[in-house]
Amino acid sequence: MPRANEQVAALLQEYADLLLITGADAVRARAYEKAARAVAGHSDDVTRMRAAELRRIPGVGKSIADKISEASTAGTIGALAALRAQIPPGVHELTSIPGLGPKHALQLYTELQVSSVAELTDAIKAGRLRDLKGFGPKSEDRILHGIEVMRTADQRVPLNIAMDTAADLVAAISAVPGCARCTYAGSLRRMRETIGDIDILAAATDSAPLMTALTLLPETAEVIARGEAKTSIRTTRGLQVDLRVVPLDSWGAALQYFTGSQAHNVRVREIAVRQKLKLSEYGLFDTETGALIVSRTEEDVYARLGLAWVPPTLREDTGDVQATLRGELPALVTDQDIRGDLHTHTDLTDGVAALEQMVTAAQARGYSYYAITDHAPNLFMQRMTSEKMLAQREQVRALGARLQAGSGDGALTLLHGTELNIAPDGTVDWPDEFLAGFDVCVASVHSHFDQPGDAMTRRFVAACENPHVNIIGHPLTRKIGRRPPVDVDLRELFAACARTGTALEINSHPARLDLPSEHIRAARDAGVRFAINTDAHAAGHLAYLRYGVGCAQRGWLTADDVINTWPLPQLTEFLAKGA
Ligand code: DGT
Ligand code: CA
Ligand code: CA
Ligand code: ZN
Repeated sequence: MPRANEQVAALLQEYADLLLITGADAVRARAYEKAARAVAGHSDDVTRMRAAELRRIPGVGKSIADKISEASTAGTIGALAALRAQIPPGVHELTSIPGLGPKHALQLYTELQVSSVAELTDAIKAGRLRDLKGFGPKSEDRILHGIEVMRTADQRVPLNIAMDTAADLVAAISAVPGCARCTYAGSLRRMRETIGDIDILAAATDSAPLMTALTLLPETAEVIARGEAKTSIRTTRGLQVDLRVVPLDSWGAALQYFTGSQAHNVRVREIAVRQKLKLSEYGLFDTETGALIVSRTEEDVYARLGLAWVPPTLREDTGDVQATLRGELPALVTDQDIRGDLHTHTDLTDGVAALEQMVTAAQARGYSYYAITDHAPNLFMQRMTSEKMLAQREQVRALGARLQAGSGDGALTLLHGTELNIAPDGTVDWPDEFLAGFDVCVASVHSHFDQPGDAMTRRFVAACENPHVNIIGHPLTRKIGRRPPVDVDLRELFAACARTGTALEINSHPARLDLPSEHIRAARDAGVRFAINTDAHAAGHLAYLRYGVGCAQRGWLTADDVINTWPLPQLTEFLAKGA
């Protein structure tokens, strides 16, 4: 999706927030929120669209279309500026504390004159929130915890934001005359969930033009340090970027070194030392003579140490070096292995694209099957009904038949599914007879996140035992930096999944990455199968798949562990749950 859309969406979202904070009509605020999501998910650049075209975006009427046009031409929205002038920016910042809504932010400002996160912390410590209507000792703890979560999350950037920025930077540096190679390294190449800073590596004889190019890019806000081997900048979005330039001869050794992790590198260097070799970012050297042995490619470096090349997603020193020594590295699942997406939405519920658009996007990805899984009725705000679901099924069947008629054997097979809600007692929406009509059911926890561990575990196990539930969606329901994982006994959950033939989802949304990679290996060892899904709410979200695949790789999964790499007949058999 175009980057400009995200900027416009951010302005609309801020407008919605400020409407709520200033006590305006909640319906109006929600309209702006909805439009913000639609704009963010729109596939064309909204800043290049005329007003009439804009109004065809769902949720965009005349007044919102005008504001989008204004944002596109002026870079800002007058009405938004007017609201900004009414309250200090710190009050808006209060609403980014997990669990603190706009109403409370306004109340804190009007009744206690609190207008920043720091002032709020002071107010809590001074016990000033205690007597405020709607607050209490419990909410004090909750807010303090929220502030803590926000602080730690703030310093690291979501994977997709760093990836998009890095792609732009690599393209810009690669275009500089004299640049022989350029790529990103560090935690980004290892596909960690969040990124501290972006590490770019380039090869050139003369580093100066590359360094200069970096410092002059439009997204460079500040030059932190400039040198011959390394230059660090901060982008306009507050991200730090380190650019290192090495001679082409050192490429492999440098890439290995700056990809890390540090723990992996320490382990590899120990192996070098035992062979009387020394490994640095310049190459692998003979310790005694100082002679360079290899440095041109990563494969050369690993091979000379007697190791197979280790995929970057495994380089965390969690048994990766031992496994490569024994020749037991797994053949990791890749993007190309994925044959279809099993959890996606349309504008029938909270998606922003119509069924046909989503299906066209799935075709463009070359999928062989694709499941539409809109929300079920118990998530009340989605206003789903049985009638709507059955009407959608008719549409899906008709569209599926057209696809088959159009391209025969290679055609995309459409599956009609749903995303059920796991109630606190483990039951789901709809009776068995109705559920039996779906090709695939994802079931997720969308409420009562704070159930105690034993009740939560029973809830999940009951969902797995439901013969119609195929996949547990975003199992821990955490949102990175915003919502903690639910309390569930993972061993019991994994055992239930393996016993009942229920897959665990690896939700690819970069704000979720759930099941988190650190739990995937244990689940796999317990016999669990996985589905790497995007949970797409817009056509552009289908591309998030790569982050789910990265997460799966960090969990050491092979294609065989992942049900949506399987051919359709094998998948269909799994979805039958032994019935
Ligand atoms: P991040 O930025 O916190 O998400 O994580 P990384 O892994 O990208 O860490 P970063 O940016 O500090 O360094 C990138 C890689 O460079 C790191 O994984 C290993 C290597 N590296 C950097 N500094 C050192 C160092 O002082 N010693 C060693 N052994 N390796 C280093
Ligand atoms: Ca880094
Ligand atoms: Ca760095
Ligand atoms: Zn979903």
